[in-house]
Amino acid sequence: MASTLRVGVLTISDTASVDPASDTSGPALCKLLGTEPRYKVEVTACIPDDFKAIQKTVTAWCDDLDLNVVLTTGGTGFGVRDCTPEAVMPLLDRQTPGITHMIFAKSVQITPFAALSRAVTGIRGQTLVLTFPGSPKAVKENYEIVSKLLPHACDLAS
Ligand code: MTE
Ligand code: CU1
Repeated sequence: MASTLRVGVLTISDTASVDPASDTSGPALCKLLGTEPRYKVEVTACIPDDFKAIQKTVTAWCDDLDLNVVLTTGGTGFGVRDCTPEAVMPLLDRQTPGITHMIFAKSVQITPFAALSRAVTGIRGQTLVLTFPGSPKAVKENYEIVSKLLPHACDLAS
């Protein structure tokens, strides 16, 4: 069990990929992660809602960077460009439906609009991958839903 948990924060947004300074969800996630002393954010990036770019980045982060968790934000909705779930799903060795269900169950109690996220979660190699929605509000809510179990989940997976 590694004491330090290595995290990657990936913002998936056409807008933020052009102007990373406009990304508020990635920084919000990093700030939340800062409240757990075991987390170390090793890498962050803003990429467009592009299937191949998402697969390339998530694969590299999981396979080459020895990360415990990759948290993505954005691209989970019904927009024509939203393809995060389709890109991430085939990369997962094992799905983690309990985490996905928990996020949905708690999120729809906060807002029915949570049903408009198609988020997926799972494990690639020894890396947990969670796809959060794009807004800072949703990111905060999603993170708080899983924050208690995430370190233990990382320990189990690695
Ligand atoms: N989940 C939570 N917990 N809180 C929210 O405010 N917003 C929803 C949903 N999930 C939301 C949420 C909305 S309005 C949308 S459109 C979808 O996430 C998809 O967001 P995305 O396309 O930015 O990924
Ligand atoms: Cu929405």
